[in-house]
Amino acid sequence: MSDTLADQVLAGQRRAIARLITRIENEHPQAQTILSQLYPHTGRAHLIGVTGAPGTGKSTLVNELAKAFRRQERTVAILAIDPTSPFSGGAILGDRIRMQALAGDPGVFIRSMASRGSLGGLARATNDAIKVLDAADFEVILIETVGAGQGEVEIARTAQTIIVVEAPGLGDDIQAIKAGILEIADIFVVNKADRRGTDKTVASLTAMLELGQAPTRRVLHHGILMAVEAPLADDEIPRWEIPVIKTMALKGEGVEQVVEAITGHRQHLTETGELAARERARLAEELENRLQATLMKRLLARIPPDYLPEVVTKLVDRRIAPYNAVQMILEEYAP
Ligand SMILES: Nc1nc2c(ncn2[C@@H]2O[C@H](COP(=O)(O)OP(=O)(O)OP(=O)(O)O)[C@@H](O)[C@H]2O)c(=O)[nH]1
Ligand SMILES: [Mg+2]
Repeated sequence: MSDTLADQVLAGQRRAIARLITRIENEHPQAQTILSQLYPHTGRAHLIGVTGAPGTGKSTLVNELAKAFRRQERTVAILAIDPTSPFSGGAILGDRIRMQALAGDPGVFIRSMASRGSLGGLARATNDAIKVLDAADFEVILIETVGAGQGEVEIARTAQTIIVVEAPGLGDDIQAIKAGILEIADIFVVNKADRRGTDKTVASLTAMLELGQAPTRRVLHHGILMAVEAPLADDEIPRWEIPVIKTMALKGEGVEQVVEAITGHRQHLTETGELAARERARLAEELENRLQATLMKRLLARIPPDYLPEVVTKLVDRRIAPYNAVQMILEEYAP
């Protein structure tokens, strides 16, 4: 039993994987050391994000997708991200019951992650949990997030292939527009095809895609560290035609088409070089985020607790401008 936790994770031991993810969630000081050991073993899994408005059938679809990948003898990990509730509510209980069919399968690992504090913290934890699962050699990682706001959309963006799930009904408007997740979809799924209004939803989505598919270059990364360019010039890139697929996830109908689209998208990303470009952009963003967080932590550790509130008071009283306040703080504590 001299194996380290990192070794156990690399060997695919489920309890070790679960324990490490818990440490990540709790921001245990050891977690980052272990993650550094695992890092060279990451980068192989296909990361698939599944997002969309609450209740559209994401979990049901994820479950069916997992079964389909298992039929292809690929190993699957599922991360269900719940930004709203720190404790598992009814939805997660429902998911548990639904996922029982997968539970005994050693080729499947299921984990839900809830928010302890900030959404940014959850995003970082999700990112690290993905690395653990990737290192443990799961070939497919399905990440379910509720597409409710910008922060959740950011979590979905860490995936290589993003599926946006819609459901008919709830008026005529496409729910994705509200959440701003339309732009990030690689595949659209209109679930609950047994419901009235399915064709209408499919038609609206298709019309919108036709409007939206102007030949604009996709901005891969617009951080401060570097701009990551698309590997090919605009007119050379064979464009990915975003499919709109009808499913009845509850009965597993249409799921095979979704799997085909996922496989096709992965192939497209590889052939166009976009997979490597997205990876680079993602890592640049991660580096930037971590740098920011670390620098901020260091700075705050040097500043006495009363100091910043005093500066804020000066701002309120118009005795100093925000720009000058920053200069003053940095001169004092980070010369
Ligand atoms: N009629 C119909 N109902 C479905 C279908 N797929 C899922 N549902 C039902 O829709 C409800 C919500 O399904 P979930 O899979 O939990 O949806 P979700 O998007 O994961 O929900 P949240 O995670 O809470 O946002 C459940 O009662 C499902 O049984 C379908 O194809 N047809
Ligand atoms: Mg769900």
